[in-house]
Amino acid sequence: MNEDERPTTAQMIELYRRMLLIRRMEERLGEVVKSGELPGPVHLYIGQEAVAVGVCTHLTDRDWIASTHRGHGHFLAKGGEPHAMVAEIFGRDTGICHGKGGSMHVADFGRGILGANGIVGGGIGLAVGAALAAQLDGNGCVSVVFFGDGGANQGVVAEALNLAAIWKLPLLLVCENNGFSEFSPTDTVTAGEIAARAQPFGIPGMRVDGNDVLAVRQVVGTAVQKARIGEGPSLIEARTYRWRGHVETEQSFLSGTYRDEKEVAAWRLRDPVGRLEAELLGGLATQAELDAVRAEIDQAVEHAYTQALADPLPAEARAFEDMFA
Ligand SMILES: Cc1ncc(C[n+]2csc(CCOP(=O)(O)OP(=O)(O)O)c2C)c(N)n1
Repeated sequence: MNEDERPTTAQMIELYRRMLLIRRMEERLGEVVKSGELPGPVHLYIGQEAVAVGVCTHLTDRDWIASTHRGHGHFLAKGGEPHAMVAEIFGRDTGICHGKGGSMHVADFGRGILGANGIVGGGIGLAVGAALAAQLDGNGCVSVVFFGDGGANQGVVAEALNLAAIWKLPLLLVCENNGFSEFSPTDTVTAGEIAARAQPFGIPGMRVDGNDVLAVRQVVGTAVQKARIGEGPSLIEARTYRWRGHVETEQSFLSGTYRDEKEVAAWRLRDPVGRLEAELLGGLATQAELDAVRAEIDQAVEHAYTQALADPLPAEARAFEDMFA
């Protein structure tokens, strides 16, 4: 398939379905968090859905992704099971890691998901390793790491770019520049253009509108194709915006605000889900068809939360399983 081609309507509806699943799952999580039922922090992905979905649409279960503390969207975009994710977030025995990992460690090796990661930049080295393994196996698989604009300032990024360039690894570094690193605006902590950091290593570095799933899909399609045939790594900087706080409940400990509500409102107008919806309604799909997708997603989300919250906590003996010593 030539990925430069415009996707078919069926493919666009699939992108829409996947973005909407992430959106609804995260909105619901935000509501449940307010009820105080969840011990520990969660970082919601709302507003950034087009990045995870535009990237993962090119990947199979045999390709790898490594993710961040804001990792639910990546997990779902790669085909992670919604109920198993919610159960994990709530520490249930039925969670994808039997409740031992929680929100920042949702992982499913069977689907090529190396996991979310509480360490900023922590997924980068893992993805380089997975790319090296794919190259040694000669299986045509690729490895993708998602990281934030804050993560871009970790030293491991330079090490990864260097190794990936010199060994021509099948690696994609996808930086989601969402405008903030915790409560610091990007331009107060990050110098220059992130995509340009690829250039000294001889790697292609591209910027893309991270709120336009079709644009992300197109840029990533070319990069993935190149990686699969041994033409080496790429760095992609997707410009996007997080709608929610850095962490849910941040208002309980922040004094004042660190961003302008007008800025949030302006980015909401560039809603990645709404943009694709408008595109589809411009003659490709009917309102009734999109309503049917919404109803299907709402049902899946309801099922995931209702079941997960009723599931049991792990038995004590679980603590001694999956140990290496
Ligand atoms: C190594 C390390 N340093 C600091 C932190 C604390 N921390 C958690 S998230 C975060 C900001 C990350 O910003 P960014 O990479 O842009 O991701 P975003 O939260 O915007 O998705 C920081 C500094 C951490 N978890 N790990």
